[in-house]
Amino acid sequence: MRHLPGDTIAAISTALGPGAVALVRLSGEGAIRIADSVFSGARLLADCPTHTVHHGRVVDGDGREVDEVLATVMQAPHTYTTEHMIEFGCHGGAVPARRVLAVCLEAGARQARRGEFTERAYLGGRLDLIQAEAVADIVAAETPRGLEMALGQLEGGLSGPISELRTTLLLLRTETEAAIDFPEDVDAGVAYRALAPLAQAARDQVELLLENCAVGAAVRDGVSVALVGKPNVGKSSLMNALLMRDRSIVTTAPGTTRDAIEESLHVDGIPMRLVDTAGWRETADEVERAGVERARAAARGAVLSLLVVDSSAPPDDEDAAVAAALDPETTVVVANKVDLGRGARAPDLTGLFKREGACGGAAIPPLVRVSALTGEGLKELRSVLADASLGPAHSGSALVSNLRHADALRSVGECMHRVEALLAERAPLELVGAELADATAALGEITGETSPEEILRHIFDRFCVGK
Ligand SMILES: Nc1nc2c(ncn2[C@@H]2O[C@H](COP(=O)(O)OP(=O)(O)O)[C@@H](O)[C@H]2O)c(=O)[nH]1
Ligand SMILES: [Mg+2]
Repeated sequence: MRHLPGDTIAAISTALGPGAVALVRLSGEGAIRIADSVFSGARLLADCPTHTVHHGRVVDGDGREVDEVLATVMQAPHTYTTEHMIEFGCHGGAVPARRVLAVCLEAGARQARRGEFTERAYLGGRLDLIQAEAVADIVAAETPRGLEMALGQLEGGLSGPISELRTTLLLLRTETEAAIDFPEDVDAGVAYRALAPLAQAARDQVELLLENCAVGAAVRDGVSVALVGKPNVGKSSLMNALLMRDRSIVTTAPGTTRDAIEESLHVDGIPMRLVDTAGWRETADEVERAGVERARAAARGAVLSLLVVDSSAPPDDEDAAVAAALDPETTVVVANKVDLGRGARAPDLTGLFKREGACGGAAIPPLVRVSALTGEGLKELRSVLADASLGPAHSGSALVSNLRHADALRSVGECMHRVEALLAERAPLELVGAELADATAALGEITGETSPEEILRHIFDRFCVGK
């Protein structure tokens, strides 16, 4: 069990700089007492009901007014940190808030470290570690989708499945211990047969969560998308159309784009890095050849490839050569220049993709018909891109976006693999018990039950001061 420290912390909780109001926050056993020693209002804050707001002045040790404020009184335990809290709403701008903070520190509060308010919410048992980390993600969210994911995690969307997994693991451990105490069951193989389905259930639960790791990472950190294709099909035009500005040079001469050009944008709430590349072709030009090499590397390094083809002409060997180098599972085909009319028929792409799909048979990537010139089809392309970056595992709130969580889940998954193998070969149950203990510990790191102090400090260091 973790404990709240007894001291009182204070910090400016709003961004410094010009603004209408700034908040100075106090939390701890002495928060209300310290606030009263610097606050002059109609009555003592200690005598005010909880969750009420009071007008007054903050004064320094010599009785000089520092700022006119609104003081919000929040008594433990129903506060963000679970401790007594005071918030002084000061005039905006850096100076009033800094001076109010200074008198609070003089009166006995301590300057809060980064994330210390949220750390106290965790220590006070109001948030588990997943939820505390979600708070940092909410503050850092760049897109509505990222915010939605972090809010889902704060509301327990990930804590729920994790605690279900924990229950399964505990059950498995209890059953294993019980079987060790009844060796006759072990000898008869009864114990192994009883444990196997439980172990499988635990592994299924881990795998479901792991599938969502990639999606969570995409929403949080973004995906890289390479625009590839033979020269002159409109890759650079498409890049500019998606960015809605002229970033890449467009000409009628093939071989214009020679270097990989990278730009960031948001597509349906997902951050993406778009890389425009040189058209793939055999060429004697040394610079262009280097560009084509970079294009291949970009496609290999990208999460998704957009294979651009010219829909006004049937696909040829050059298109096929590009397609053959791509993985159909992570490719979207864009049939560009539909405004030219002749491309009314979607190009026949069967046969373009040589590699087999994951389920056997040739996988055919999604195809979108667009015109980079007129903008036709771009809306659909955006939504296909968003779907393709999220992948089939996309399932709402139980998204694992945090690398630390993903690592811990992977360790749990590896333990469960070994547990299943041990059960299958009827190895001594003590070995199974040891693996299960490791799995439980790894899982505990996610929620903070078994996180060492330095990991906790590292996590809360990601926050800003005052959060
Ligand atoms: N009609 C039409 N022309 C296009 C379209 N997209 C690109 N182009 C033209 O095709 C040529 C090559 O375009 P560019 O973007 O440089 O192709 P890249 O070599 O694949 O990067 C330029 O003359 C563009 O104006 C389109 O959707 N419709
Ligand atoms: Mg180009």
